[in-house]
Amino acid sequence: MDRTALQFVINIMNTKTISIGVVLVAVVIGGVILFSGTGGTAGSTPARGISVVDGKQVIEINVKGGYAPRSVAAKANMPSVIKFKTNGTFDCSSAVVIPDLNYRTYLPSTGETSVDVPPQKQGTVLRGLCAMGMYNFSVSFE
Ligand SMILES: [Cu+2]
Repeated sequence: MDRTALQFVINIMNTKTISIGVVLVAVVIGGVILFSGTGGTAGSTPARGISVVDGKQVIEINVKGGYAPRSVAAKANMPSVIKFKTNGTFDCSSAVVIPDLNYRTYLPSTGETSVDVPPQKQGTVLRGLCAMGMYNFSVSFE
């Protein structure tokens, strides 16, 4: 009896040790992912949705029932491209206006449309909206 009780306690302790171990591993992995995530925005790696192709910053915005992401942080002082991506988009968000660039267009219901954006000063916020002004997005240059 005593033996089985002891065995029982040992088993519980083992499971506890294992679960603590699992939690620790999860915390470490989570920390690494978080760290690389923040490193991405602070360091030389561009933020999510932004890539640099041939020295040009490409800012991707998905268009369907609005714009996603609705706000993006991009790098100032470098030639950029806003790439609108549509995929079965039949709502008014496909009629895009970027007033500061004097740009307006009708995006195809499915496809990619690129708009050249000259280098922007730090602190500039470029806003875009649908023709009706219902949906909007912004790109802040930092
Ligand atoms: Cu609209």
